[in-house]
Amino acid sequence: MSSSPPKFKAAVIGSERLQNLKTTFELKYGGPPVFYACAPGRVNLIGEHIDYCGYSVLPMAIEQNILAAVSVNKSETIQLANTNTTYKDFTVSCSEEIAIDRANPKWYYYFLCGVKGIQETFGITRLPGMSCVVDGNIPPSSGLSSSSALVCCAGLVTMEANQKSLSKVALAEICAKGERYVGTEGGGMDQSISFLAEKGTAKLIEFEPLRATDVQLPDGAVFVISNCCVRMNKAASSHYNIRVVECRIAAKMLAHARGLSFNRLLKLAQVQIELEASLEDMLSLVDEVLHPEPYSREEVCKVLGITSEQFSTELLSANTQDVKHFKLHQRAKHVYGEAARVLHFKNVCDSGPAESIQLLGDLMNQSHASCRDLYECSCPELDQLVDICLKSGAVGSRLTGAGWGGCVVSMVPSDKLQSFWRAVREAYYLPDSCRAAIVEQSLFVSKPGGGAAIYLEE
Ligand code: ADP
Ligand code: NG1
Repeated sequence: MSSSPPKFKAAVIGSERLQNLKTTFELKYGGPPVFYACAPGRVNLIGEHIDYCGYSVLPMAIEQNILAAVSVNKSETIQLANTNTTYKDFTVSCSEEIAIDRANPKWYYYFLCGVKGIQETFGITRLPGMSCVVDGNIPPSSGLSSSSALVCCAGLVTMEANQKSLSKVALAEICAKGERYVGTEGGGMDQSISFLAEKGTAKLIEFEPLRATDVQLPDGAVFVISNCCVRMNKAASSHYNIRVVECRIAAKMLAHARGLSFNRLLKLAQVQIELEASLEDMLSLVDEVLHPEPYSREEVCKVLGITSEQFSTELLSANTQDVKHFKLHQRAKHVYGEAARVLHFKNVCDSGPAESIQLLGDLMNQSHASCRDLYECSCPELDQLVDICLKSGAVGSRLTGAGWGGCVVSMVPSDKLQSFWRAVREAYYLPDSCRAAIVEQSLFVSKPGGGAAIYLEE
């Protein structure tokens, strides 16, 4: 079993940020915070859109995080405020059931997802009063998991405020489930790495059962994150859930074609396990069973022998009810191919051949092409930025996170870092005044950071 998140003295957070947060807290609530909780964002190095299909992914935590200052009190309310005043204050009574409005994904609902997850786990009928100020420095809606860091931070806050103890694995699972209250049917990568990350190492995250294994990244290269400056909020659009649903339908169609009892199969990985097949076999099976033309609802219902109503309730999510066409062949091809690339990436890191940097770069490039062409989760700005990164000296470059905007992660030989940085800055950021204004926070090197933690005032 994994240990609980660590507890440190608050002084280690770093004086200026902590001091500002503390001051905001005291001004707002008239007294000092009792403890702090912090959860990092992440960059996914490879393995995109496959966690919810049951496949392993390979992220690392980034330095940027969500930090909350907290006091526990007798107010009988949960009071939430933010150092960024565009995120408005919110108060909810502890006697009310926590309600999360999926149609309107405000910042505080993500916080409440974490609270609700812990409340349900322990069956807490009445939460204690809490006052919190949240301070975050992860670029939002940019594929670096700001939303999950907020959910994980809130889960940790609620655990500590209720004097409970949970392992990092349990917290990750509770927060992954909790975040689904906002409506996105995520796979759990972000919450897992936020709790299970360790400084200095990327992690292979495996699911069912959840575990994290160290992956030592090669010397001689660094990972650079660059934001294409297009934001995409997952919960406010249906792009993400459409892909989840397409994968679910593809799993059913493949299972059905091979005579498996498809009623209980929902994930592409489960079909592979049941068939005792290799990922290569699965790629051939996709070509054999699924056609590249989009499927209509009627065609899927006919093949699976289900009614249109079953299709709506058992396969679709609330925000995908109106979707008419489903690209099953392309999505399943991406998933099985990407799952194989993750394992290949890990093997190259483990065996460390002389040419490993080039091999890893090639895998990242193949991953981006698959996200762009088969999974269609890129956008013109991301593709342009990937192109610029490769021309500027990166050996591999790909979108990271959900896509349709957000960040690119590039692997850059250490000796080319300076020229890479200059060239990307000049080609992508400086020609556009909006991008130029935020270049400092949009282009940065990232090293594997540590996981979520609690900080106590002495
Ligand atoms: P991401 O890929 O960053 O997880 P999402 O669009 O899923 O992107 O989530 C972004 C949302 O998370 C924001 O719209 C906001 O509601 C919330 N969020 C992110 N950072 C903060 C923050 N510092 N304070 C409050 N809420 C935040
Ligand atoms: P982002 O949007 O980058 O936080 C989302 C999902 C992940 C994973 C990636 C794509 C959530 C909370 N996160 O991440 O689980 O599926 O997309 O690989 O839904």
